Amino acid sequence: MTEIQAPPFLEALAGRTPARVPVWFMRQAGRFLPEYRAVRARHTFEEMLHSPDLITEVTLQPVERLGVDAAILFSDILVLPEALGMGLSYVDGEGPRFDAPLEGVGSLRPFEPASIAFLTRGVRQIVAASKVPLIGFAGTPWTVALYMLEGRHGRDFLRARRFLREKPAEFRAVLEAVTEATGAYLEAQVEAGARAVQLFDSWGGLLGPEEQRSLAHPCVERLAARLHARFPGLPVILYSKGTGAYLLDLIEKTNIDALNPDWTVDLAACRRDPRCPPAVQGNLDPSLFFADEATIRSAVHDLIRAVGRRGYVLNAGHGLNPELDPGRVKLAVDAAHEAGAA
Ligand code: 1CP
Repeated sequence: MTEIQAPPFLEALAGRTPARVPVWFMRQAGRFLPEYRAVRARHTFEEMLHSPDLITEVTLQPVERLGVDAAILFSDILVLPEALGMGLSYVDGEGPRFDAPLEGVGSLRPFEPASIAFLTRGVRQIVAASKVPLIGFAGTPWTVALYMLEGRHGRDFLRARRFLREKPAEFRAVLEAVTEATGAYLEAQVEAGARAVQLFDSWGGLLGPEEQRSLAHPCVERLAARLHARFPGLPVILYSKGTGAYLLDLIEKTNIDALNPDWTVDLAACRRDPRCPPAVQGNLDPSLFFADEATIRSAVHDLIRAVGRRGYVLNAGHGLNPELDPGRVKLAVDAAHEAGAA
């Protein structure tokens, strides 16, 4: 059999130039798709998160409709704290909520892969059915620990940040435990067939540069090192929000393979910086998809022209909005593919 080229998504993450610009979107498996809302009308979000068949169905929906080059596992960053013993529910119109905020590391149970058997089964089913590579994911330990200590979604996470100031040693112990568990959680996803992993540092911007460097980022480094040691060649993508001003200082000499900054970062300038990892992903403003078709198409083409096709995966700078018209998102996918083929 002749060797065929790796899928464009994996080619780009390896720092090479694929035959076309690969594209996927954060929150592509979500409420902007009518077929997602149809499933959601019959099931609670919690039911969907825990059913291998629904995980499979919803993960594959955007691949079918949009023609994206990668699937992202339908799950949530808070499935891990749940596996560590924290009762979790999702309140409509409000977001995630734990039964009680975490008081200390002592109340967490150790991570057991068996506790996420529904998820790894979902991963295996997706991989068996999918035409495109599957991305596994987790929150960064900092972002996940904030939710655990806050007890719910938050705007400023003041309860969690007070915890850091009032009980710094205990905070570090929580971060350690979450880092260890996240490593095992991602390993389970990759063992089941995920071909890349993304770490979501959605709340990295709540820390200043010094503490990012000394407290939060070392956890990301350790995770990437652990995954690379166990799975050589596995691409590790870091999504980072709100850290633009010091992002590249932070990741200088890191072992991250690809960086997806939020949309306030000039991705072309980021890529020219010698500290940038071999691949970049991003970073359209998610509100762009509310614009007219010509504007969307030219924004996609301009970004690809500015960043270049080598080691580049088109995405947004944050998740897709539930109110978006899927047709506009498909247009962006097609625009990226046209540009790549030119
Ligand atoms: O009502 C519904 O149907 C639930 C909405 C929803 C969805 C579709 C939530 C609740 N989570 C998800 C899925 C999800 N979450 C995915 C699936 C795959 C995909 O991207 O298509 C992923 C990768 C996540 C990751 C996630 N969950 C993050 C990191 C990315 C980000 O948005 O910054 C965060 C912070 C969460 C927590 C969370 N889960 C759900 C909500 C509404 C939130 C955010 C709450 C808050 O604002 O603090």
